[in-house]
Amino acid sequence: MSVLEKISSQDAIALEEKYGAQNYHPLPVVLSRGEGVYVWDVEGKKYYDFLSAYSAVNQGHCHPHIISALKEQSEKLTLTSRAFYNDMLGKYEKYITEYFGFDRVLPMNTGAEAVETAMKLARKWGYEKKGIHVNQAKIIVCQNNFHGRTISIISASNDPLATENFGPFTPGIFSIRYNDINALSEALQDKNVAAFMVEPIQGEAGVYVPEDDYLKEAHSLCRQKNVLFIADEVQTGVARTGRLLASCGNCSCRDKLCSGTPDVKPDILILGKALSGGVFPVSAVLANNNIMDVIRPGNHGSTFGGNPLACAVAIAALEVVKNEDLAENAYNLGKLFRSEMRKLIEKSNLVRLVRGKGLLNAIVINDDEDSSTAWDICVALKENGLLAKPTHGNIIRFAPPLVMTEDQLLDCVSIIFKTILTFEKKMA
Ligand code: IF1
Repeated sequence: MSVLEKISSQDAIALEEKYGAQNYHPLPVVLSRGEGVYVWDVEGKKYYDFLSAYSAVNQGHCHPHIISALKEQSEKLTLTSRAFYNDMLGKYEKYITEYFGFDRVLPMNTGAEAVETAMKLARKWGYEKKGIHVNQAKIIVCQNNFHGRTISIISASNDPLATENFGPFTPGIFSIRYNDINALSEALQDKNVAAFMVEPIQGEAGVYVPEDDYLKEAHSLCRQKNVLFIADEVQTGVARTGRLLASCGNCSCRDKLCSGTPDVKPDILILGKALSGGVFPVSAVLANNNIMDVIRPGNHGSTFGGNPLACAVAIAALEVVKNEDLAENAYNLGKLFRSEMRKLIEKSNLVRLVRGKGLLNAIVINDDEDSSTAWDICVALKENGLLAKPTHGNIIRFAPPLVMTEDQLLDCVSIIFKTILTFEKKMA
């Protein structure tokens, strides 16, 4: 069979089961096309994508502006390595640093690579600028975090699925309760702490939104203790939560491209996923000169980091966010979605609560964490033309592309209503 031949869902699944590492448990749907908020399976059935590849496809599937940048650059120059300069990297570095308001960017590829980069940067800053004794630097993270899957990152994870039998782990990383300022204050008494790394909203944990002042107070505590505040915005960044950056906190500005009021501006910003609109692996670590200047030639890098193709795609992806006002749309549609979900909660005993910001939301299903109810609801949603997936046990994450219109959102709301109320009747 030629690899380009059409394949049935059943055969595609069978191939993955036979030849692939079984590191995922996907919903039983085989996708072959995406456009905007829609995806199609191999049999031609159309779905709303309510996961957006975990917030990588904020700009919608195969956005024409991004695809055309990809095509144009792919026929010119895709990769030079950093052994030489190229004509795209400097332009991209200027564009993204001005876009988010930082002096410098270190370009990488995946989110985990950018998180590892931020941890290395923070440690080196700790030794060379804060005066921490070598190999004594500590990084504070939060329980139930998700920052990626590398050994150092999972060294800070308390998820047994992510850590079991992957030891020994990297020392110097400690976790505290999320959304607990006293816990952070206590941890920062230790003079060896170089950085506090936090997700502005804990996505994988189940879309946990901290108290309104948490990020601002955490940032101020870090300032007082000369500790770097690292915002992991791989999932929450690039307009997903109704602002360009979620770490913008709750400032009153509705500046569409507000990249954070001074009091909550991260010392190190980590971006990924939607930085490329889901078209290509692009991630970035942004910081000002006083931090980034500890990095000298030979300290860090990657073969593909900052490649011309990634630069062209990322510029186009960020242009879409600005030109199509995606943060504003996420803000408005998010409010509408949560108000509609609250009406569903009124009608259904199956949905306990809805939480989120912008178009990063989740509903909590009124059943045990280890029940299959959330999964079964997602299978039923799939049958009704909407794709979503539980995060942990009884929590279903809803994160459509930010290009969704109000009519499309309301259509999705009616699918969710219909599916859950029908599901509940069958359970009775
Ligand atoms: C999987 C989760 C989401 C992230 C944050 C760094 C990374 C991620 C806040 C690493 C990646 C992805 C990874 C993907 C599923 C998805 C995920 F369920 F795993 F936790 F979104 F919530 N920081 N999240 O969310 O970026 O290396 O993947 O590019 O591993 O299953 P990456």
